[in-house]
Parts: sequence; C-alpha cells; structure tokens
Amino acid sequence: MTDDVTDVTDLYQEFGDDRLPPGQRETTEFPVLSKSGTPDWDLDTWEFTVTGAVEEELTFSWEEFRDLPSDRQRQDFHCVTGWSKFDCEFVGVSFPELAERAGVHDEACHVLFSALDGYTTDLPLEDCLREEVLFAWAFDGEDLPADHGGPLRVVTPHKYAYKGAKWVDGVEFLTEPELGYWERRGYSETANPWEEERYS
Ligand SMILES: Nc1nc2c(c(=O)[nH]1)N[C@H]1C(S)=C(S)[C@@H](COP(=O)(O)O)O[C@H]1N2
Ligand SMILES: [Mo]
Repeated sequence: MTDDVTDVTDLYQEFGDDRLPPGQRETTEFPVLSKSGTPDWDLDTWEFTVTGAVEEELTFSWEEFRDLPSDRQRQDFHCVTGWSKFDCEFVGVSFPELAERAGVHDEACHVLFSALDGYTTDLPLEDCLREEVLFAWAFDGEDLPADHGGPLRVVTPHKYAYKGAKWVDGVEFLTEPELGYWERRGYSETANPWEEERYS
C-alpha cells in the first residue's frame, strides 16, 4: 500500500457547483448512525463473500482481504439527515478492484451489500464501479472504529452515506434490483446528494 493520498473531494464537480450539496450543513463531528447498535465480530472467523452474477464467487478471510491492493483517499461524507463531513481519510480496497477479481457478468445491473447487523443497501452497478467506492478498514490514520463500521465498511462519497454499509461482509451482483433496508422504507435507490435524492 502506498502512503500517497488520492484526493477525490473534487468529485462534486461532476454533479453540482458546490462541494456542499444542497440542504446539507458542514460539521466537524462524526456522528454515529446505526439501525440497531454495533454487532460483535471476530477477525478469526470473519468472512467476506462475493456472490451472484459473477464468473467466480469469492470468499476472503480477514488476512486475505487485507492482502488485496488498497488505496488511501481523502473523501467527503454526506448523511441524508443533513450533515456533511469534509476531508475524511479512508484506506481500503476499491469496488472495481474486487469486481475485476470476481468477473462481473454482462447481465448484472445492481449490487446488494450486506452487513453483520442484518443491514442491506443496494446501488446500480454503474454507481459502484468507481474508484472512490471503497471497502475501508482505516479512518484518519487509525483502524476504523467499531461504531463507524469496523472492521470493514463501504464508503460512497458520491452518494448519501446510507449507501455505505458498515460491518460489510458480502456483495451480491444482481440481475434485477432488490431493495435494501432503507430503500424498502422509502429512501432513494440512487441517493445523489447534489440532486437531493433523499426519498423515492
Ligand atoms: N450495517 C449498517 N450500515 C450502515 C447503517 C446501519 O445501520 N447498519 N446505517 C447507515 C446510515 S443511515 C448512515 S448515515 C451511515 C452512518 O455512518 P456513521 O455511523 O459512520 O456516521 O452508515 C450507514 N451504514
Ligand atoms: Mo443515514
């Protein structure tokens, strides 16, 4: 892994004029939002799976996952409840890196992320195949804190943060959309903060 930081905080230029999306306020706090508290996990038995419409389904132990090529990025974080946190430094494996290893079938169009607390969230495949979608294990130079999703979480700086599953343990490539936890409760499928896609 390199110590260089890739700065992706300018990705907003693809979506809008302002780094701070409409209706958001900037905070330096990092609030914790979890549907049901922090689950237990044990790195000795922790497993991560890649399933569904792929050439090869994959399973990783914690050690195997940590051996994958990783990237260090500076990103912004936008919560649908109205706060944004700038300049978060995450280290992890990019979604395209993982997708390439599995070999995604042409019919795959959506992705469902699952997590140790039973949380799920889905995104269109094209929204996942971006270098800034990371499976991250470090935040601001430390191991990712458990309440923020450690040992491993997804970050989606181009989307509201509910698209980033904390305690992620699986990715399923889907040939048709399948709604996740908040999407079933009326939140947006695509969740673009610069279009204020909060609800469906
Ligand atoms: N597994 C899991 N991931 C989750 C959630 C959750 O409840 N469980 N909450 C989501 C929501 S609604 C938000 S805003 C972010 C919050 O991340 P944070 O607690 O690190 O701020 O995590 C998302 N990922
Ligand atoms: Mo949220």
